[in-house]
Amino acid sequence: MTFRLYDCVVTNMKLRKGSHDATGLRFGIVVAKFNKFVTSKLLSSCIDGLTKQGVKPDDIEAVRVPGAFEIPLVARTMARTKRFDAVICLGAVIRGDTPHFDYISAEASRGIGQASLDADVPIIFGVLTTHTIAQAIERSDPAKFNRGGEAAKSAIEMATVMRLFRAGEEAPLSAQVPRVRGTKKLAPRKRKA
Ligand code: INI
Repeated sequence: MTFRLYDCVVTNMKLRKGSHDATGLRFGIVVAKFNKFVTSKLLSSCIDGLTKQGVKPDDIEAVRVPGAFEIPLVARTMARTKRFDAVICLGAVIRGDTPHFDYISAEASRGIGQASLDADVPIIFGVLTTHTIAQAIERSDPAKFNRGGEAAKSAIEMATVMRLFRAGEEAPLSAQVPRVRGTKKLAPRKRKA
């Protein structure tokens, strides 16, 4: 049986070698202003991550929204324009003394997932949800967890996988997989007497 392993062919191999070329891909970014001391770092390391892989600054559009709760609608709207190969969502929801955290983080994650399926475009969840400010600072630090850079990598990987997969959708699979010539039909095995 012939099958294609998209993950291996398109992404992991090339990214591991550091030669993955994202030139020509276009990305939208939605970034929350709430907890700006964290989200501004996520934004700068995300843009660094994209441009280091060959994305032109002109191919990146970023939109600021008040908080994580507002991210899904704008992400979905950007994705539905079909101007972007992927949209990246950046935010920081930090636990406080009230249940507010639970409502905001649940809605942001649910909404971002739903937006991606609705728009049929990869939308990356780069929203930190942390118990403390220290955890959020660590995760946004490019020298530590670098979640902004990670979001950029995920976006490139998903954009590339979807491009290849969609290009493949245009032709029937039978036309893409080379036939092995000269294979003979095997005769049914003879039972030993
Ligand atoms: N928004 C965040 O992005 N992070 C938070 O930690 C946060 N907290 O804790 O309140 C937060 N609240 C604002 C929210 O996202 C909306 O902007 C607001 O409720 C208006 O709809």
